[in-house]
Amino acid sequence: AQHSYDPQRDLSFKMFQNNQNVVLIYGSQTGTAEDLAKRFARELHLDFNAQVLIVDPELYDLESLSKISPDHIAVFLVSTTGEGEPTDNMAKWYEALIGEDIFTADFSDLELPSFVDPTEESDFSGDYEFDTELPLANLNFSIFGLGNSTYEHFNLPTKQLTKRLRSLGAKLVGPVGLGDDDVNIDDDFEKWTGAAAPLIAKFVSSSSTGIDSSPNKYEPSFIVKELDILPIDASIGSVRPEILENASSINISHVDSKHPWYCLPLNSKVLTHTSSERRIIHLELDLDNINLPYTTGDHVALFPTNYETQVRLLLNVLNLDGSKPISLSFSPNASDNKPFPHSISSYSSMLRHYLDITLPVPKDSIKHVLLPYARSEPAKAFLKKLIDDKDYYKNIILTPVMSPGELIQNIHTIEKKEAVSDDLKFNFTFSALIDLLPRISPRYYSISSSNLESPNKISITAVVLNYKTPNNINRYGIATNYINAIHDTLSNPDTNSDIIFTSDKLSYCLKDTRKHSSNNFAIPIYIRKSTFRLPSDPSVPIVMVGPGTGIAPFRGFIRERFYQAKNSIPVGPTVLFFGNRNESKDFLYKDELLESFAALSSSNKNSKVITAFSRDQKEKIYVQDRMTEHSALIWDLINNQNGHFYICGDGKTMSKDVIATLKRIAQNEGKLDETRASSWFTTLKNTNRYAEDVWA
Ligand code: FAD
Ligand code: 2AM
Repeated sequence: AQHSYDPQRDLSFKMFQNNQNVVLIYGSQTGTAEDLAKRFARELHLDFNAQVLIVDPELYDLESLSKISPDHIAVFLVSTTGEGEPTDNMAKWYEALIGEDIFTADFSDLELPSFVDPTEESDFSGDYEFDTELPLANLNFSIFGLGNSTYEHFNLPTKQLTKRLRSLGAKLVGPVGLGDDDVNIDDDFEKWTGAAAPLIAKFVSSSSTGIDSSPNKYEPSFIVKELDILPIDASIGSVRPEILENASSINISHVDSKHPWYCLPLNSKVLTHTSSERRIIHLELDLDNINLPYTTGDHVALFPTNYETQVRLLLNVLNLDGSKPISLSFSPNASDNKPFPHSISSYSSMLRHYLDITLPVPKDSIKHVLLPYARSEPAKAFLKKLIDDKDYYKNIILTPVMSPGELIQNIHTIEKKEAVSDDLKFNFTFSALIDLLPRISPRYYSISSSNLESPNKISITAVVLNYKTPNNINRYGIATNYINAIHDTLSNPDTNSDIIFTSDKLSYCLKDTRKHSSNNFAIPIYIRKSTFRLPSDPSVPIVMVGPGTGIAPFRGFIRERFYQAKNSIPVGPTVLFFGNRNESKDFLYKDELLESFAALSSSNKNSKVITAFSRDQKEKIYVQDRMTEHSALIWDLINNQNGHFYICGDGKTMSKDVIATLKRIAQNEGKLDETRASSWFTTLKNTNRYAEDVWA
């Protein structure tokens, strides 16, 4: 290591100081792994009496792993992002351990026994060559990965980390958990903790730190204080005063998932017809005052605001005055070690902007945080049944996608029905609520503008999510309904929306009244680099397949090529396959696409937009059907002219069907057998001429 020793960055020192025997290290991008870490720490502490340190690897030195006591244990909770990449907060450790060549490691020998009990004389490091760079012979570790099997590199960081740590001499305790978000990551996590927690506990129980045999009791991590007036700096975290004071001189490298930029919405429009079943919104955001660089094809992450119905419900069931100014501080035995990143001013602002108040409460949180507050028998029985009876939990919580506020309301209703006396009534606190709920997570959107054409503004193309549960309850996607409310408010500032914009966020944008005096709200975002890129040479042919909101990045690609063509730069053949339900209602960006393609095709007859409207006729017609009709063109552009092929949108079925069609085109047009068509496709990928931007 090149840097000097800093005890604050030494996790073994921290463990020693705090008398802890387990360290939980999380690689988290949008907060899920961070939340699992918080929950697992609680379980290890309350059910197994372990003393747990939670660690964000960005704040610690990797080298300190080698100094963890041999009778202690490190638990990794590792999310996958992008195309099988580690999260930003894990990136430094990962690069040092694995190197840059992350996709080439071979996992054929990662045949792990499903249960490893290190207290029984087993040495699983024997098969691997020992690497003395970072001696980890003393390290014991457990690992759970968060991934999605829709993606090609499923849980790659977890597999690579496991392999690498073992090659450095570390010993694996318990099964390697490969959580799959495509199915149900909470179920996978529960299975894994069920197996891993007792092994971890057994392992550290012999440690010199010792384990207190008296059972631990749940205590909230935060102390909430009500104040009479709002303090000037109500923050407990990294408020960024420099943003307020001097926007133009901000070091832009500071804008990341932990430090979002508050940008102003410029304008928006609905892309679908009013009679369409789906509402798709185009929203433009201003980067003018920060000069935040982005590249066409990047993603923007947006932190949404919760809708008021759920905010009010929680205030109601907790009997709180939302406008009351509050301050937060850590309690001495906090299991959560992370402050909320911006200034907190009131109960309402916390519920609107910082906590996820809609995700169903997982079973372990019911057990560890809600149950301790149940004093009446009916409440205890209800919560215990949710914890113990899988089907009951599914029917009551999961199927109706019950929010935390509704769950607490349910407890109250049960107690009312059973005439529970006031002194025994369920009396939940706001500090416990902070522990119960995850932080609100940012949502990603494929940027639908071109940085060449509009370097100072980005656009989003989002479909508003509304659905009915099987028992007929309406549910709303948080971020897309936030976007919807932004649109409604921009079009009519007097709109009565279920989302309140006046908030802490307001203070950031009030300083920037240059052009936006009518808009009094700002949207926290950051930009995440992607690998979804146009060819560096604009004359290279491209074929894009993007049904529905899959059009988003291609709108950026097309605007870029249109802009280049207008500026007399030679642009190669540009083909877009776009699909949606009905031509008259759902032809997104119709006018501008037709305009762009009129220009592009005047210099290149192969440039065209080819549409597939699935519901305009009896039989479904999808983009892949149109691809088949245009097989010769696709083969010519991609194979003969070395073009690039892109897919964006639904990763569950569409992208797989499109890939299968592309391979069939290779078989038919290139006269390749199935095996050779597959290796043709692999070559396309390996030469960076195939890229996908898909989401589950
Ligand atoms: P949430 O509040 O997060 O709700 C979504 C959740 O609701 C789902 O996870 C599911 O658990 C649940 N749910 C949904 N439907 C049902 C149902 N029928 N029954 C039961 N439960 C259900 N979206 C776009 O619109 N445009 C884009 O360009 C875009 N780009 C993306 C790029 C990337 C890299 C990724 C990862 C995602 C992208 N998305 C895009 C998706 C986007 O990030 C959000 O997931 C989406 O907009 C929904 O967010 P939300 O907050 O409105 O919904
Ligand atoms: P459908 O909803 O009528 O079935 C955007 O959602 C468009 O993608 C819609 O026209 C939708 O059609 C279509 N679509 C659904 N499943 C698809 C698949 N597997 N492949 C391609 N397009 C699909």
